[in-house]
Amino acid sequence: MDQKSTYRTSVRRATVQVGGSPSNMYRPEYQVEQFGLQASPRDTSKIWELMDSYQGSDKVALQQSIVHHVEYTLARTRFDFSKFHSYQALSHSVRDRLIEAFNDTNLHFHQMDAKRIYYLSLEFLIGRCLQNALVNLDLEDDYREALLELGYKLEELYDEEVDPALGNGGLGRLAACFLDSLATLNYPSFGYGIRYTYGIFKQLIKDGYQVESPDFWLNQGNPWEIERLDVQYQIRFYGFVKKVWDHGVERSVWEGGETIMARAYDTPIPGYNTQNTIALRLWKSHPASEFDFSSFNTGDYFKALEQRQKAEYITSVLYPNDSTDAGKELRLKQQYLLVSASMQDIVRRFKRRKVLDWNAFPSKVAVQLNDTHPALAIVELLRILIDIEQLDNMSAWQIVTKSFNYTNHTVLPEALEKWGVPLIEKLLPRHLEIIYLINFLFLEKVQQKYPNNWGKLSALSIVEEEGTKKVRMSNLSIVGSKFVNGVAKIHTELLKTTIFKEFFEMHPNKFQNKTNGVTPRRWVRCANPALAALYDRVLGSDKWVQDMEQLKQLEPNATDPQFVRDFQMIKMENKERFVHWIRKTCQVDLNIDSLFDIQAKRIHEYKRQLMNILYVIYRYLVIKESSPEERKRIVPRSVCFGGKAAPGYANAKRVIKLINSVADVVNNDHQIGDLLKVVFMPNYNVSNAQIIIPAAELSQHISTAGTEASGTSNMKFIMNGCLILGTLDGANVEIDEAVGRENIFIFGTQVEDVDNMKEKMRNTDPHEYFPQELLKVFQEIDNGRFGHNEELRWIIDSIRHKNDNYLVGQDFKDYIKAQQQVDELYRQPNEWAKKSIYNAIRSFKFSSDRTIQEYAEEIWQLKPIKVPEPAAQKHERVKGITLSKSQQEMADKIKN
Ligand code: NBG
Repeated sequence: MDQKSTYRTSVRRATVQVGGSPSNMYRPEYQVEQFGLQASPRDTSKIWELMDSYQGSDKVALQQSIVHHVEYTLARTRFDFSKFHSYQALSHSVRDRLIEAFNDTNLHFHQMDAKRIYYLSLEFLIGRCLQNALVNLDLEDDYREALLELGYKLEELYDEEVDPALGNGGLGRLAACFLDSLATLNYPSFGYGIRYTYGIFKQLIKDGYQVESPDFWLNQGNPWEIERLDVQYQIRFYGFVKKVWDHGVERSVWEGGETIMARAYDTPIPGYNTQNTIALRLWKSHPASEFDFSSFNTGDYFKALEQRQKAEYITSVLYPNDSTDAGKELRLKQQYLLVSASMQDIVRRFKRRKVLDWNAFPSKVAVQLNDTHPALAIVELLRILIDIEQLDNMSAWQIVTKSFNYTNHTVLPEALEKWGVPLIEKLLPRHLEIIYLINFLFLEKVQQKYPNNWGKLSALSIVEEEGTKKVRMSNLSIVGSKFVNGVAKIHTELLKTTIFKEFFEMHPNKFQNKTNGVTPRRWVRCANPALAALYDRVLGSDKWVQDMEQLKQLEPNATDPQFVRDFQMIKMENKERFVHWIRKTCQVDLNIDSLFDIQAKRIHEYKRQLMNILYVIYRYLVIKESSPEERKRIVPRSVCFGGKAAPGYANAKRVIKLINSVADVVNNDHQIGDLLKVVFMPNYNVSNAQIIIPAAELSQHISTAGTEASGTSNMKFIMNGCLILGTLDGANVEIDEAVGRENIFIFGTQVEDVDNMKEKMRNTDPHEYFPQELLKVFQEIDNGRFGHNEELRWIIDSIRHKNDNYLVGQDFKDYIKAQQQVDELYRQPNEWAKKSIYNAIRSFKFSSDRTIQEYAEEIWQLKPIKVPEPAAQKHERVKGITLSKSQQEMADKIKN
């Protein structure tokens, strides 16, 4: 495990050895005058002197800091603290070190007048923080050693941390991977989101059904966040718009209604092997004042408190819908709270610059909209610029359209957000006016380009006129943005040719592709330390963690017997860890020698977990019918499913029930034994994904072509040396290109044929449309082989009456064939291992570092700015930075 001393290339040491004893490294020092404090008569040199060095990272310093927090933060006695207290004290100790880097980063960016990227997202699925922080700070081994002497194993303390689950699935996890890459690549950046009191529900399985239980993740406190009592903004809802005349100009004033406060909570996000540590700033709603004095004075004390509770309710719960639009008023409030607080914060930061020049705004601010959920930010910035900063409409519009960019994450119609005009009018009356203004300006351009073309006008309009008027958030996002991007090549092509066709024809240069990526820090270095150590050893350093292309050098190793054996051993260890976890969580014993076949993702009809479980039934029936001789040749499989269903999504919930019903029968069938096991892993989340993914040998990404925008777990699985069984959909298409067709199992209808196949499905007698193998499976379910449960039949009914919209029947035969190829290959362990290795070492394209670099260069025009490294000598430390000539030139160039 102790690879650091040999392979780490860390620049982050906080302690050096001077004359045989540890000495702390020095921090940079900045000019206070530049922070708007010049009026202060206070001499701050003493403070700079007192805080001139970083906290130590030698063993004694770490131990002292842990016991210090046991006593002074937790108020426990130093001789009596539990594992959980130990986790808490450790976290506070790590947090101290994070905060130093975090503060220096903020000072540095400010001093450099950096352009920043602001990533706005309703979801950040960051997962546990402790191990990630230790790895990125290069302190994991030091703390491990320090803790051992205190009687604790570091790895055991990792399990004490709750998993902050402030997201649904891929979209929120992508945002978290992006923050890690932004910090690691030294890009000045901020994540802005919501601090939900309740994250995504915890999934329990009772009698085979999903049961949702609230996730009150803050129950035991959260050592990773910093509450900013001084960073609060007023947020208004409802009310009315008053028009006033001011020096011959009509101005709008939004008044009345309700106001609440949004308060900032910062989580420092450290980069790997760099001082740069950025902020994830999450907003929580608070009452505007402690009491409503009018109710208080009339003696209605409880009414006053009720008001307080109402305000806090806004950020209390994450909507548990993945890729569907809930359309609820409270959700709109959440969205507006996020964008209003964030835009106020961004404007405040911009206004701290020495000269106020609004035209410079786009050269200092780039905002990325993670889907349309924060699209109102466009309107909110306009409101601030026009109504508060008193810019004219056109100047404000110019600034906005140069600052915003929008990422689309789905083409599914049910996910495209639309808000009813009456709701927006009631909740945000001034914003509705501004939306109409934008739409008017935009449609004038459309009219110029396509005179009297009503088809174009109605497709492009931000406001949908049919039925109850609605605001189309994607149209608003496109019109208000400089660039729009999809998240995988095939997805971007679909945007251009289907849902955003008219926009693409009008503004072809607005559209870009940015294929998603995942961070190798969490998904290889943290989740699979043994594989990471193998890479370190063979490559001679850990540089690959920051530069995944280094893995190219391992091409010859894929056929080196020793490397293959090492790889197989690592997979075996990861499988053992997984078996242990499955035994504990599911009470099922898996055969370690069986093929570990995993499908873990949100349950959705388009992702076709149904096809997978129907195939499992087919496989079960085949085994049942096999002779003892035939059985000997059957490859044993453990098929594991994981994923949550949205609480209101009946079909998805029924699929979970079907999986569990099949598991019940198969796992208890003594004739089957170890040849087949079926498991539903409850409560799939980031922390158990870190156990599941490294253990997988086959992973399934089998969505109907054209439905999965990208998928990102496919990337995590291949990075951990796993083969994919998948369709040519989302990022699978690029994975296929990267790893080579001989190293992936591809099947199914291709995107260009999907419409024809659906047509065929609707026009064919189901008995002809569905293959015999599948009809047999239907029959067994109908006959009650997996329980006499009406619901199980309803699931089949959802596809068997010419309503198989996701083409399960169409693709089933090809799927069986691909599954046979899987079995064939698994019979040759070395071949299997070699192909798995090719997947791992050819996965470098799917590092989120590559993705973020593309965003930075092609969308944000953003340059990295590195915070000075700790100095060993006092005179070496950086003092009062001023821009160098080249930095100044760069800053001028970026200005547009
Ligand atoms: C999801 C897509 C995934 C994609 C992630 C991240 C939404 C709306 N979309 O395919 O379904 O990987 O976004 O881009 O959650």
